Amino acid sequence: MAFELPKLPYAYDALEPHIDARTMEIHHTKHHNGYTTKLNSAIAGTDLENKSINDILASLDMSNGAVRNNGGGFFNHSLFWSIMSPNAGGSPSGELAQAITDAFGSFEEFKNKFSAAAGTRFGSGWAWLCVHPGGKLDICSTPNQDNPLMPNVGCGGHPILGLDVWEHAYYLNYQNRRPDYVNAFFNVINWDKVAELYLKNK
Ligand code: MN3
Repeated sequence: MAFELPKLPYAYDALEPHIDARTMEIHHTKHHNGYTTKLNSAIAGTDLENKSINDILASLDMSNGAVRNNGGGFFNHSLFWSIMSPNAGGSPSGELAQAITDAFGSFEEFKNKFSAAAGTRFGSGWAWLCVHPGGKLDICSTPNQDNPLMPNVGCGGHPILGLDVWEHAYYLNYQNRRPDYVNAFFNVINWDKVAELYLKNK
């Protein structure tokens, strides 16, 4: 069964002023749509065709560039849209908040470390907050459309928060000012959704 481009759970302009409508529309209808279409082409007629995206990525042959780039792109953006929301931001509560404090010392320290991972990723890629079995959290980043579900990317666990730092994610509004975009992202993080993913994957 072919993968489908997920609908955004909010309007393209819902995340303004932090992420502008034009960027959101192009990102979803062009970039994410492109990864989805190319993923479907890459798996058509292969034994990957009936697997879940998580299974495809977890057992990925990393030399298969078409599935690596487009399967990663499909998964990464689907997660990205889901962990943002208008009228969001703030900080997590409950068990996730405790896990963040346990892993990083405080929410502020988490924010600094995550921002550093996003800011120092050279070129295109993603910053991640991942949960390992048992509930331990860590932060890492991957190049291009790689993600922590893939084998041997130097970044493990299950991603529960991801930030796209490709220029296509911010250039129209922020030009080269990636740190401003990273800072703005914290105003639209849907911590309820991240907490849900934490509990589901810990
Ligand atoms: Mn992107």
